[in-house]
Amino acid sequence: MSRYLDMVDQPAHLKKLKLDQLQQLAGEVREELITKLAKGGGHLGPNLGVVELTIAMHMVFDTPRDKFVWDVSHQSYVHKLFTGRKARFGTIRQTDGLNGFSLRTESEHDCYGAGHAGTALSAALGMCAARDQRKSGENVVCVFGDAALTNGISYEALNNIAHTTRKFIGILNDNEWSIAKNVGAIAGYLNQIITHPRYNRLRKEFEALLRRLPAGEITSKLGIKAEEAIKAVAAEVSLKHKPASPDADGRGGSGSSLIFEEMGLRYLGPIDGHDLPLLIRTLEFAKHCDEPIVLHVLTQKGKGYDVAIKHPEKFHGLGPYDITTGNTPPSKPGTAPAYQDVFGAAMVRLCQKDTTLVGITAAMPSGTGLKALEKALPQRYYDVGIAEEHAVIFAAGMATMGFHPVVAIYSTFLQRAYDCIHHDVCLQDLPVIFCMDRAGLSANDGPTHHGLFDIAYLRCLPNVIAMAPKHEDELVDMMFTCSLQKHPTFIRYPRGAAEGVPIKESPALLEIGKAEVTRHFANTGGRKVALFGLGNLHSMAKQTAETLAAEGFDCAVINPRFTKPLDAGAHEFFGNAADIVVTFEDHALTGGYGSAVLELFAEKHLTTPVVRIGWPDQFIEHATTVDYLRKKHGLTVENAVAQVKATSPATDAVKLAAVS
Ligand SMILES: Cc1ncc(C[n+]2csc(CCOP(=O)(O)OP(=O)(O)O)c2C)c(N)n1
Repeated sequence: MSRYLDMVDQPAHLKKLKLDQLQQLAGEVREELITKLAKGGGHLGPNLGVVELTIAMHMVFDTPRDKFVWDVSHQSYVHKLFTGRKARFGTIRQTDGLNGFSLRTESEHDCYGAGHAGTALSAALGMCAARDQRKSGENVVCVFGDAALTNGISYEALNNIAHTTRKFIGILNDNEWSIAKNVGAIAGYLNQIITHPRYNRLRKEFEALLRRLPAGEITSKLGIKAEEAIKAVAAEVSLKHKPASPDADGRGGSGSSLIFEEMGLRYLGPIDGHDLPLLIRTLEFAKHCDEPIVLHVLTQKGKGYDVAIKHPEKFHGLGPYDITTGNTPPSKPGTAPAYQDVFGAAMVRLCQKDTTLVGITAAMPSGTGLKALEKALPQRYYDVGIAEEHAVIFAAGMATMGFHPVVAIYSTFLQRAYDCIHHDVCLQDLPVIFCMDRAGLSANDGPTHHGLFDIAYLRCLPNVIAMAPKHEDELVDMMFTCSLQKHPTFIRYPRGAAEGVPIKESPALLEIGKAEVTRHFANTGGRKVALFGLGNLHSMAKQTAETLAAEGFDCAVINPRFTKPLDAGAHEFFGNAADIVVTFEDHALTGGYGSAVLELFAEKHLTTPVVRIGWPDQFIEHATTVDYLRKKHGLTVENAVAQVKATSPATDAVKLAAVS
């Protein structure tokens, strides 16, 4: 039997379908998501939750003229299916396939790219301001999750909407989950609204009214009713009851503390985000409203797929899975543990011995591995929500009181907290420990998630001690070493499996700024090559040395360990002793570790040629595997060998020129 989905490839096709057909389409879309993502993985749960919402949005609005701005945009798969990308949907997050997030270059229906949380409200408001400036009249619809309300930027935008425009449509997609269960006061507040008995009764009345009224009357009557509903319970549902003050001037006081209303936004809802006719009618109303609106819709993450409903955290985003069981393939026997798990286990061990250590995550307990600490020592664990800036300043505050807070964070998300690293941590020289996971590629996610810039953005800051372990045992040594420092410390390590080396019973204390020589020159008389392999690329440096040695080169391999302070002595020694130096880093070449080596050589007037292996000065695309991208961009043993061979040891000629 043919499916409605087979007939739908553009928003205009959707608009031809009747309500019952659209409802059938919703089921087909869910099936498409579940079957297609089973092969390559993706953000299944969030997308299953927004099927009806996305259909309703496309029924009421007209992209690309109207603009849909998705927060994070991991929930935009259904939108992709309806906007000319259905045939390529099976390629999502794969090499040369669709991106897993909104991408302006992928479709004219993607008006704004994202991958980091909390940006949608500001971007949408910017579009509204531009529209008002040019009087072009398009609708801007912003979809943001309940977890976006743990993020500071969202409030900066909410605070600014009513002052900026009269027409703004925000949709709060509330499923009570971030990746993990959502945290904090706002989550509790939204939950109060949803569960309040009186509100629920009024909500039912509100929904019944929507159903009864013909579309034309909705705009005039609904507003009044909605407001009544809100005001009636606002006194009971509030973040905090404030005593009414005589000079409240009609604002404030316990009767008007509903947060969106306080910000000058008309609040509608909460409504059932899976009730398609209700969604369509409410969005019609929103479309004709001449004041900024926040529509609160309640959705279920994983809707329509039992295992995803039962395990919302796992199905937020995952790799390939078995459709019947939802099981993901077990890792092959002998696979090394993931860095995040080594980190989590080490945190528990270190925290048990050192009471000054605590762990902080910004809504990433599983991804960072800090969940292990939550389980073992919950009182030493903090999930602050998607609030990276707050996480860093919160850590700075604890550090002023004698603690060693460990901020477990992805390299890419730490970028948001750059000023806090500078102004709060480094300037005050506070002993905050940053454990930066995903430093390197996040292949399927792509450029929003690759962690390729942290060496560059950290090494210019005074007081920073920054390092990268060559394997998991050294990661634990580094964590232990950091716990004994009186300065800001940063450890970068990549996504995925570590090297598979055993972890010592007791971690070693490393000397700050000291490199480790892992292979010495053999003095064979061959051309001398010193290979500095940073972090996870140390093994590539070793393999390159083996290949070069087999061809008659005399190779030394150094594990630099520290990108700041650099081991000036070791770099200078090998810079002098070698004919060619090679640096390896899983980081952008611009401003990275190899750049630091070049700066040092310039200072020391060392003219030894330096071959740098790392990521080129461009945003690296997404792909199925890290290996594919490394090959494409030259982070390989073969390229390193070829570059060494192509580099003439200019030292003699340069030295002669310098003498004459
Ligand atoms: C700045 C930043 N920090 C962390 C993340 C990781 N992250 C991706 S989605 C997500 C949760 C989003 O929850 P919500 O907005 O409520 O949407 P839902 O998935 O529940 O639909 C998080 C924490 C991110 N993308 N950006």
